[in-house]
Amino acid sequence: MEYNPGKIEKKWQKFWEENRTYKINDKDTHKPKFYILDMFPYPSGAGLHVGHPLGYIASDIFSRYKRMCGFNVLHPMGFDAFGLPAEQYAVETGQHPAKTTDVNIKRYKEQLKSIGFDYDWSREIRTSDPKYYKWTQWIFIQLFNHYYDVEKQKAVSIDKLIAHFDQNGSKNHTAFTDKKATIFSAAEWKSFGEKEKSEILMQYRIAYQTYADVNWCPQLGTVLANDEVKEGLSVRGGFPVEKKSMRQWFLRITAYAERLIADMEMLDWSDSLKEMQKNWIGKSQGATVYFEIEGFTEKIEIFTTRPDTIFGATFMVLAPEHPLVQKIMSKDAAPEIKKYIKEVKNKSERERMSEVKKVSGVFTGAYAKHPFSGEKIPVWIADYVLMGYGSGAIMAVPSDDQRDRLFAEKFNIPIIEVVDQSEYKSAEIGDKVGRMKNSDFLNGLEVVEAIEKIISKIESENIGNRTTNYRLRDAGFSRQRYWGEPFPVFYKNGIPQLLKESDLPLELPEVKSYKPSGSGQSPLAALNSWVEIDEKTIRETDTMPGFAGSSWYFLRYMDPHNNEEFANKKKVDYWQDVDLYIGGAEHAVGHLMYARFWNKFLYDIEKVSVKEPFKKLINQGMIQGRSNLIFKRKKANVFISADVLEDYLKENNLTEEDVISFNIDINLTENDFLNIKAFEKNRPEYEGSKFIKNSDNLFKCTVLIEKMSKSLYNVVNPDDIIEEYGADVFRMYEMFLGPIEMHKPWNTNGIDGVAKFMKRFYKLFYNDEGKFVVTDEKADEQELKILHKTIKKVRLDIENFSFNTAVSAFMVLTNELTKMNCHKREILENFVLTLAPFAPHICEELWSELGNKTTVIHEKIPQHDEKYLKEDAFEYPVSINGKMRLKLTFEIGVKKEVVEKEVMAHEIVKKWVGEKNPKKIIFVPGKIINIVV
Ligand code: ANZ
Repeated sequence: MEYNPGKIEKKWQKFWEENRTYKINDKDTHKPKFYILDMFPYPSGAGLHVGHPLGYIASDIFSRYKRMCGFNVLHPMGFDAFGLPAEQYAVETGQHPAKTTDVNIKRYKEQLKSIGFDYDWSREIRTSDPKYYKWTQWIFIQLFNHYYDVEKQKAVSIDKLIAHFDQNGSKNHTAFTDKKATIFSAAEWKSFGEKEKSEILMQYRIAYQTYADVNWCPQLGTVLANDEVKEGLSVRGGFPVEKKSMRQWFLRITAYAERLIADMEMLDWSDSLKEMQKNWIGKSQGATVYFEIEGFTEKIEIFTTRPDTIFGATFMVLAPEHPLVQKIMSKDAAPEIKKYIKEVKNKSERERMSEVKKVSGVFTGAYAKHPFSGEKIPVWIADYVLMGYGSGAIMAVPSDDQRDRLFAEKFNIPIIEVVDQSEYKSAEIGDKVGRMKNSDFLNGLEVVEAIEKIISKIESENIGNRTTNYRLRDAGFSRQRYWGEPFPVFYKNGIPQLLKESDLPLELPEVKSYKPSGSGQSPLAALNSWVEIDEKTIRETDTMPGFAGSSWYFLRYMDPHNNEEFANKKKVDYWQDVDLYIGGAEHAVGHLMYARFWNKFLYDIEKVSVKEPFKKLINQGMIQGRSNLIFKRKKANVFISADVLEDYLKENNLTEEDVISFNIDINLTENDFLNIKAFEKNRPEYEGSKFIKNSDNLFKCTVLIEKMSKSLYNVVNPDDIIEEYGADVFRMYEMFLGPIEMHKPWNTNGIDGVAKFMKRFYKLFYNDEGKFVVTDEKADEQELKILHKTIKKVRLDIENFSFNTAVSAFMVLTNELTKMNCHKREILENFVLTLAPFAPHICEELWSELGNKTTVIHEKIPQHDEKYLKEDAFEYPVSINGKMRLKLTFEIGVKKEVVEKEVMAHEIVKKWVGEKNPKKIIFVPGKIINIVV
């Protein structure tokens, strides 16, 4: 009987579903917990391709393995269901995003179920479900009601800060805030109106409002996300996009910068991933220095990481948006400055940073005073200085900083050259500062020492102080969109107020049109009946961004149906954190950073019990598409087989310039040969074209390994693979492709090998007539040895996430048992249980055929026994005078005399030693034999 996965797999999937085989039992909490999480998908309209399940298969194997090791395993799945594509689709077709999202989720679930994952579907969550986002809104309320206390290093209730203001005003508070925060006395605080108080508290709340620029596209009448803008134009339509200042919600993630860096030490994440997070946070240590401005009382505050270079500062640069610019610019400079500011306005920060070669700027007409030399130095504005970093102003040191040098050279600003260049390069330990005029007391020191020395001087002379800066910015939390969580916020007389927790969820209302309102506000703004609560009270019309729901979803799975809390604390204390998190590297900073931040906040307010949410993290590699391309003459409908292209070009006096190549649907080819008829049908515009074939009368396509994408026609659908080979083969094959973290091309050609192996495995149980041939005979030592060797290797491989090598081990075991003609229950039962995490359907079937009444997942995974693994013989290298000449095998524990006798009698030894008696025979058991003559 042939192995028929189609039948077996449907049967067991139905069985698992009906028997709720994978449902977590609340009574199992006496067992040790293990939480395995896949990054939940955004259910797009395209469904899954074969790249998506790679990580899911790996986590499924691990989850099944852990269950079979006796752990209580949480392995849930859900959907990141709010988002832009569904909204854009709604704008185009008028269909409610909830409807299309539902359809997409249904399809995703079918596909996921067909692969046989052990998800506990009773715990499924959707971020767009009001029962879920009720708690996203609830967390927002907590963020609003807390500030960050720098001394306690945690979030504290805003009421405590208000009490402090009542008593002391803003003096001596320990709250994290902006340098520019308002200063006031207790009496002033008490005299402030509601609006003023609200504004001041916004300077402290972890969720707060302020003005910030958005990408505003007047033609589209909408605000665009960063990835909807390219080079200053809207991706859709190509219309100009400008910056527009709007009042928006932010989350004060910057308060957590230091903890987000420090706690990474606890994490079992790759170094490269940690590095990416560190770079994103971008901690810089240095100094703030204040420079006086001639003729003004204000000072220019700068941030520098290299205060030791201050003696080389020959000019200053302010960001064009710097508030001092308007004040200090001379009348003469004003027109040009205005023009420059306008030009800069629509450049993104990235553009401003990357245009190193094209330095530009304008002199303000004002001069600053060097704090040490007292010399006059000109103050410029330039777009390479960003307003949002440090203090938005720098001291420019052309001798040491490349951009400052380019700028000085372009505008003829003096450069104080370092005298002894050879001693100076960068700020690495061991580097020395350059010798410079006026800086005698630093000359010759190492940079690190010099920085310390100059900071002490700056502090003692009261011209500045030691400063740490972070590149990390507070997270923009407002979107002018429909398909997201509504804010639990309304405005009374313009003052933001939060809904009562008991009024949650605030549900997303139905709208007639998903089109933006045209004023830059979200489509919700057009819904007067919803927006206007009463004459003086209106609702917030922005919605939350995509990362809101995904920043805490891992917690909801712990208690997904709880309507009283986001999750019961006992359950949170039991499940604690994710032990293994698997997902794509594209979330390396965004999602992972926000989720860590939310978890830390919830930890501070004692709603979760651990500081970090994801203990171990693996980024699965990408499965790349294998594209087929064909060559066509540019000016004629002539297609040329790739293997005869060169000859064809020569014969027709053409060059490569005369042909183009393009991607064609991989379903139109087989083993890279084009099915011409199918192609003509698929692309009727090329019907009747000429096809230049090779000598076998075949048309060959070229192959390119690239991203798997619909637009490149190289997408492989898992449904088709499962239909043809079955889910178990699909699972094994995806793992067999290579190490989980590596990128690798999909290559259907290799899948046959795995399918053959599964057939051979099946034949250990059934003969060709379909008769079950398993016997109760006792296994011999050889059989036990290969079995236990495999068990040992596979378990170790799983623990090390080396799934590809585990699959090879199963193949070896199958081959060996086939050779030995072994059909013994004692061996095969253990084989089935060890293979079950990888190929659950066939193993479930065989387990039951073997007469068992349980399901494999509730069995113990076999453990190897060392006693079967002992080698009974050893192959010795035999050397003569230190040179290896042959190999001989002896039993373990063999006597020295026996070895000597046998070695000396060997033909090859005789040849090298002759008739002489050897001086010495060295025998090290289990290692070597050496004959000295
Ligand atoms: C003098 C100097 C000399 C600097 C030198 C660097 C090298 P990171 O490491 O990224 O923190 N800077 C400060 N604020 C800036 C702003 N708003 N826009 C653009 N550049 C800014 O970089 C800090 C350094 O970047 C600071 O140290 C400052 O230039 C510049 F040999 O000051 B430095």
